[in-house]
Amino acid sequence: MAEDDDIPLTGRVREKLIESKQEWAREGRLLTGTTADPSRDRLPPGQTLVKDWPVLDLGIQPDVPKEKWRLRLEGLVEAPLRLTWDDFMALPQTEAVSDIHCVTQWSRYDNRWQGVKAADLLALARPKPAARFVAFTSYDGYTTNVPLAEFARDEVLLAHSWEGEPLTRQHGGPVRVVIPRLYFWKSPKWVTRIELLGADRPGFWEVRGYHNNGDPWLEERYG
Ligand SMILES: Nc1nc2c(c(=O)[nH]1)N[C@H]1C(S)=C(S)[C@@H](COP(=O)(O)O)O[C@H]1N2
Ligand SMILES: [Mo]
Repeated sequence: MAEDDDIPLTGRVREKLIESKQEWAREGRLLTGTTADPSRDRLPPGQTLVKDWPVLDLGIQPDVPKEKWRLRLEGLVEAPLRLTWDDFMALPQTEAVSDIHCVTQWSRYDNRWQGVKAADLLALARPKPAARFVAFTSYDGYTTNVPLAEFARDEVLLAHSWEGEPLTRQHGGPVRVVIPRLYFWKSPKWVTRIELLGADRPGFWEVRGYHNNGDPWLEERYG
């Protein structure tokens, strides 16, 4: 995308961190071998509660000014969307509280997000019947994937704020995806492109030993 050439990329890719997370996957670290029922057990197996909010990413934290930010929803849709910041903020706004579950073992309860519901965006773009998967691309080059049915769930948000304040750059501002029912690596920060596909397209961690689906209550950490 030529128009992204002038988005400043600060930081550098943390190769050692990526290598050690791949090793975790190879060794099956943190696996308890149990499952839980999300309707009864709020904390998924093997997770530890934290009160602060850790920052995790590949090391590059793009500085995306709102004027240059674009969000595209395209692929197998009737009406592709290409939204500016003003377009995005003019859409119906939703507030939702959800828990975070990171595959590196921490969970954080009661995060209050503000943003646009994925379901509202999908209603505007109108997925074609053949659309079954979603592939996300972010300004740092990160990718991840989920089934369309997971993205369409009522609690999924494209969040621009957290606890009433604009999302910080470290946590994925201007806009990140929040998919509470899956491990947090499935919630891309600095998202810019959402593609609806007929065939699945595994993302950055999914091709490096992490599970394609990523349900925390089924301990789908690696796969
Ligand atoms: N664009 C982008 N999104 C990303 C990542 C990333 O490296 N780049 N890391 C993922 C991982 S592994 C986690 S655990 C969460 C961390 O989000 P946080 O830094 O806000 O806690 O972001 C996810 N989304
Ligand atoms: Mo993560």
